[in-house]
Amino acid sequence: MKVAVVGATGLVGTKMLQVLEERNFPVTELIPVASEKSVGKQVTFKGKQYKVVSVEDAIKQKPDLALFSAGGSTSLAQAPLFAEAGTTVVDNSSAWRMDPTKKLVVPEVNADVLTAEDKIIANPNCSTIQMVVAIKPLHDKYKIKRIVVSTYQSVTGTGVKAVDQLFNERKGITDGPRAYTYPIDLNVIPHIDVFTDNGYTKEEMKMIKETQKIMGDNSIKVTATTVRIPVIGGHSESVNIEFEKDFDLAEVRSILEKAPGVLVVDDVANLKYPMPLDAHEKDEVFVGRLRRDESQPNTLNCWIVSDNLRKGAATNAVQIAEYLVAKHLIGEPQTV
Ligand code: 11C
Repeated sequence: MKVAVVGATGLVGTKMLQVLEERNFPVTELIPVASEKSVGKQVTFKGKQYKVVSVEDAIKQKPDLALFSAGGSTSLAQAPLFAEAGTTVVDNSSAWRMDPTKKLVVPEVNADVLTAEDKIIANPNCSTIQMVVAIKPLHDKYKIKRIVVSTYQSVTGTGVKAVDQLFNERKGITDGPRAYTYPIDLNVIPHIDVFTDNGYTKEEMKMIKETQKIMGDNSIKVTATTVRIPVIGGHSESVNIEFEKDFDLAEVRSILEKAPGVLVVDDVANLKYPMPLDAHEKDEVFVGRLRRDESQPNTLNCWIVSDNLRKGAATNAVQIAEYLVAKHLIGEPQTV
């Protein structure tokens, strides 16, 4: 399969190359793509060096698959050009997610919505992905009424500049380039993405709208507060879930233990709970601190952690591509 990675030199693009290699995705030809300023740079894939090319050059090569992580406006402009050339695009930006003609996919939850006609497929926001992987099997059993989520998000979600800001500040360098208005080291910033008219941030609205779309259920009420913390390695979430039906805590644990993509880490007697330090470079969604909300019926509290660059971005995109390959929804039409 001829595979283009658009935004190949960014944090997520680099991770996409790593995940494609690790999972031995059937790449016969790799086309790393980036903006003009990175054209000609080299990236390494399976021990070989590849020269970064422009979008125009990549489209001419008619790849079967393009994994996009190049920002919303690039994606809006360029994903359709690839699609017109017959390429299936899996796009990690927010550009297409709420377009009713585009599928928004987390394979463990709703891969079955995909068809061969889907030429631009949206990869959800990282904080949404890890939450839906954990809540879907519980929704199937107890039906979710309402979710209250607060996030504790890694600076890697912002990009290289934010990681540099954090490490510069830790070294006492405070006049370097800044990704955030405020210092992030020794701080907590209750603001991710831009503010919208209702006082919520776009990141918060993504958690609401994307969750409903992926779960295929607009009756699920979600409210969110998204927060940046001085951490790399993964996003953490405190999630309060009110169900229609009552649940048994042991059964909740057993459902989650069997859920695809989930790893339960919940042994408080031995101080075991999910943390970004442990989730870093892993593909699972880690769930712990499972407990009943004693303030109201049918309500569960839990703590969900995952590596936002992997399951929250690159791994989820590659898993979508793997599903397309497995179901023959991509590449040359199959002859019977
Ligand atoms: C963050 N969740 O941590 C964001 C990054 O819509 O794909 C991903 C933004 C998006 O800042």
